[in-house]
Amino acid sequence: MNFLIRQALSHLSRRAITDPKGSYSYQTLLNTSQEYAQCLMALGLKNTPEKGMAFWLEPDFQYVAVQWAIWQTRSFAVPIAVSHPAAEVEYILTDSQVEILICSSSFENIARPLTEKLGIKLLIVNQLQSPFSQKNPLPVLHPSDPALLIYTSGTTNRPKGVLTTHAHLESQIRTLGEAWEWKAEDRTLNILPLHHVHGIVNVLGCALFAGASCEMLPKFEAKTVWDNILEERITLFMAVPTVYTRLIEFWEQQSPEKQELMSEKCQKLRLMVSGSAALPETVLRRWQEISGHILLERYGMTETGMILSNPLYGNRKVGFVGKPLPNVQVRLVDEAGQIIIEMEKAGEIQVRSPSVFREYWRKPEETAKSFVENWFLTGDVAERDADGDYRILGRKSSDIIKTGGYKVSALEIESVLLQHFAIAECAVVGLADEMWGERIAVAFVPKQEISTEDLRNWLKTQLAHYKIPTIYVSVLELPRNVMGKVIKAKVKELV
Ligand code: MCA
Ligand code: AMP
Repeated sequence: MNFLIRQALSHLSRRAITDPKGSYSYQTLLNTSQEYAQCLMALGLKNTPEKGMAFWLEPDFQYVAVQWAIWQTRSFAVPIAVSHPAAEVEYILTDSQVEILICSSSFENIARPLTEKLGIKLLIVNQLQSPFSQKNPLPVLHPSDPALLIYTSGTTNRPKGVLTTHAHLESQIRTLGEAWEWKAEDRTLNILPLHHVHGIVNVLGCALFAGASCEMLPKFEAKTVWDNILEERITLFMAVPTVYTRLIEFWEQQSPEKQELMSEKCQKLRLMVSGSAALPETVLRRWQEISGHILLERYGMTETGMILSNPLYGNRKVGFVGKPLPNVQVRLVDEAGQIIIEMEKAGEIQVRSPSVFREYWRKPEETAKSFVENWFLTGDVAERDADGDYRILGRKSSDIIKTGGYKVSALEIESVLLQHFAIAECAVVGLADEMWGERIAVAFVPKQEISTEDLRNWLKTQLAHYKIPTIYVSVLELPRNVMGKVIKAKVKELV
């Protein structure tokens, strides 16, 4: 049995999920997911743990019920972002080799022709009813069975599927449960996209494992988050730095009386966490003035779950991401492959823990390249101070951009842009930005005249919205070195 489902049995009458349509107990979640699983089994699926099912649903109760249903058929779940255009969905469906896509009726228009083209079975969630009244026993699940396939961008031009097992997920969730003391009385709010680890594991997974409740919002809106805080509906909150910047902006637009009330209520939360991207000191300080909270900053990756965290109690050092979480081993390694023992010397973060993923799906070479023995190479560079606290200094590759908490590959955007008839050459870079952490910019050499608007509109049909550059500069040629390689630092100056 999946660990979340096993845990839910001890919280049956507690509230698990609230969404815009209502509230649902753990019992309802179990019943619904089992009914969906029966229906999926009735389709005559072969129970092989090495097959996935994709699901494309709004972030609500149905999302969780379908995720649990997929697990109960002993398949792994492949979440698709609500914001993805058809081209991104097609890539994921093809690469993951799923045979089934479950979607809500709002995505049927796009999903129907796509699944017909790819020969994939399409199921609409509100039609998931088993044709048989008799219930069949559901397959037995093993901790080493794959659980989730999450697509994330990296140093290759298309996103890679990161495959984690139930045992990895349980380890990731137990680690955070212990470090941040998740309890059944906790109430949290999910405003993050549910195709990435931050929302799926840190918010939803941790809440459900603890028997706590999770309110799910259709999308992030500063006002709704503040309303939840004002109504004392939540005890802890997790988000990316851009979300805190937006919450600060909203607070600043209110009357002094309202601001005072908002601040007073915010102070009542027991924990507020920031992660997925570097938290600027200005945001941390302003949030502290507004809310009384020193945000707990932590660091992690899709491949590993959370790695480093500031403490729940005690000193949270500004600019640092704290120490290794329980059961996580971390080392810093220099360019020559030597393990760094000195303090304040920069090296790559390498990680070993029971939470580390199994493989990049169908990419054995990529998987092998990302490990040295059983240490995972994060590609992030950090240093350690005398107390053993880590400070993230940057990334080894300048082609990885973090924008609004999303990891985006410059190479992926470049390869898509080069498919456009008006683009001869291009170079994509991330520029430091107060709101987004980094903003995506492109310098391009046109083959023929094209307006930024036309280019942007075309890109929107190819890529998720958070991968679309917001700055476009047309140039006669790209800056290159003697080897002909584009000099990205010069491109940054150009744009
Ligand atoms: C949106 N806009 C942008 C960007 N995104 N502009 C520049 N750069 C961007 N990245 C623009 C839109 O074009 C639009 O402009 C306007 O902003 C509002 O867009 P919208 O999509 O509505 O924005 P939003 O919904 O407010 O999104 C902000 C957000 C979102 C909530 C911060 O980016 C988000 O959910 N980020 C979290 C991603 C996440 O969960 N990452 C975790 C990955 P216009 O109106 O002019 O069209 S997992 C991970 O990293 C590891 C494991 C970890 O450590 O957690
Ligand atoms: P993802 O592939 O989306 O899981 O993103 C993981 C990457 O996010 C890491 O490799 C880091 O570069 C970055 N990251 C996550 N948390 C932090 C943090 N607190 N500070 C700086 N970078 C972070």
